[in-house]
Amino acid sequence: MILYHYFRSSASYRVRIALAIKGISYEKREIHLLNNGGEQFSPEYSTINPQQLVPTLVDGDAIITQSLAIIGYVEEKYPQLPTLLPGDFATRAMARSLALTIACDIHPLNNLRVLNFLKNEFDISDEQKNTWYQHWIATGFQAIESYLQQRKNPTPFCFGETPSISDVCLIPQVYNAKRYACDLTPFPIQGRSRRYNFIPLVLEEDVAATALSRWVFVFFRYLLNKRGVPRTGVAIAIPNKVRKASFANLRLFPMVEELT
Ligand SMILES: N[C@@H](CCC(=O)N[C@@H](CS)C(=O)NCC(=O)O)C(=O)O
Repeated sequence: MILYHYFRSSASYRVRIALAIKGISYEKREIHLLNNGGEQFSPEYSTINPQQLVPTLVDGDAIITQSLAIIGYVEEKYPQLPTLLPGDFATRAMARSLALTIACDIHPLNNLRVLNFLKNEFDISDEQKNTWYQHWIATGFQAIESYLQQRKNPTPFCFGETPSISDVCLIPQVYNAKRYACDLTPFPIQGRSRRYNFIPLVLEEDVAATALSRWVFVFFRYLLNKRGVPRTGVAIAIPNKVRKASFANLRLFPMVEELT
């Protein structure tokens, strides 16, 4: 499988997290959204993804665009691996609902091409651009916060003891919000604590060095312990399959723990 992605793209980030949780290996090809006038506009990539957006997953003859469709595809292709749709049918629907809130109603308003259009066509300042960005984050996060607070049994992850498609979408959106200096203090469930400090780790490129990854893992464990982050949750949250010593999965470790 080949994933066309960009390291800062939150839609790509969703897919990378999903693939890491499921423990699926794949080849990454970067489409740099800024270099060379935006590589998403190149004729080669436009053939693969006529929307000129990342991510795109290519698996044999299948060319799949749209992050949630990609995640649905890997979920259906590998149902035996850790699921991103845990729980009963109502819980799964709620997890999808939260994912769609982010993917359909928050993210598109703040996408690069929208921000560029506002800037180029309406000559808005950087300050106005940030105001726009922060407004849509706050509006969306407020709704998500209320939605999560209604849960009868609050769980470490949005809808259960393990990460679901909603966590997969929420993590990149919070990362983006932090990048744009959005105030997350009104949103304790999403923005609480130091947990998101570790999220950028999964943005890094793969390093196929198991021995090194073990040392990185041990080092993080040490840092987390020093900072008083409890070990609980990890064992609950990360299925054994994901805990194997691959670098990609270990990099997920702090992120997953921090969500608990
Ligand atoms: N709904 C799509 C959104 C994809 C999308 O908007 N990707 C952004 C990066 S996060 C992109 O490629 N932007 C390029 C641009 O705006 O020119 C999905 O979930 O995959």
